[in-house]
Amino acid sequence: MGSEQLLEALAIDIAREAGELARRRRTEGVAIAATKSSIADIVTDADREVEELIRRRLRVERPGDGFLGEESAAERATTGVTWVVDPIDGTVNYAYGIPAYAVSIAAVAGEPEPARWEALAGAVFSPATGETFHAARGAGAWLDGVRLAVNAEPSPAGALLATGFGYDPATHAGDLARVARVMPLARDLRRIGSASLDLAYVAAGRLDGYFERGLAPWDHAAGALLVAEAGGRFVRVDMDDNPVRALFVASGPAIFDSLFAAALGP
Ligand code: LIP
Repeated sequence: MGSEQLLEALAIDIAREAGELARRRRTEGVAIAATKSSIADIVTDADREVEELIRRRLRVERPGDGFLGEESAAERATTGVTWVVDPIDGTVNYAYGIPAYAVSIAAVAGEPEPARWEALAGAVFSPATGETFHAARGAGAWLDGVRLAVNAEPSPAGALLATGFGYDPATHAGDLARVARVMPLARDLRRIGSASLDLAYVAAGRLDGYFERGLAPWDHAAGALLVAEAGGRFVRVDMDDNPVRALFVASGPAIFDSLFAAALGP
């Protein structure tokens, strides 16, 4: 087993353990711990507890590796490998009891910045369905042992696409204008509420494509590798009007250029 596949096996094991904790806490009742960038951007006690479990496991199994997580302070690597972690991706779904949330764990090499890192391995675990999407660089993307491939061609009815909206209401008009530009390509649109699941579903051919602005590194680190290893394209573009809200587009090769052009706009 190569080093990337060892990282993949560890990501899978930790994501499943962390996901089981998240699922248990969900059944026990969810407490909102605080709000972050806006009143809509919530963090639950479980987000923090699950991230602490992941961090604890990594400290023991991979001392010296760096950490970049949604809910706690970053730590620089001395080994060249950094773990990029979203303990509960889809926190609003989780809080409302919508069973569409995931634990997303990726290992990257180099500077822990999306534009500069090299993704080595990743796992996206969906506690509600028990599904584990996973990939290692150069070794393909898998769902519980079944190899994944993006959709080669969308149906003649159009592409089944997904998107998302940020927590800042001031960005919604622009996001809705983007949806209006993209809809002529679509048979329908999904708003699943978890970028890591959106990307895993593109890799699995459950969606033809996905686009969104303003994702954080931990929202897409593992999902982007899944899409690439399943034969798809994933692009992150800095946007002039708001540098912190980059545009992310992912799909199979057949629709990528038209989806990207429509999402980017004039
Ligand atoms: C969520 C993303 C989703 C996006 C939400 C939020 P969180 O991440 O997965 O795609 O639309 O605004 O950013 O906050 O649940 O980790």
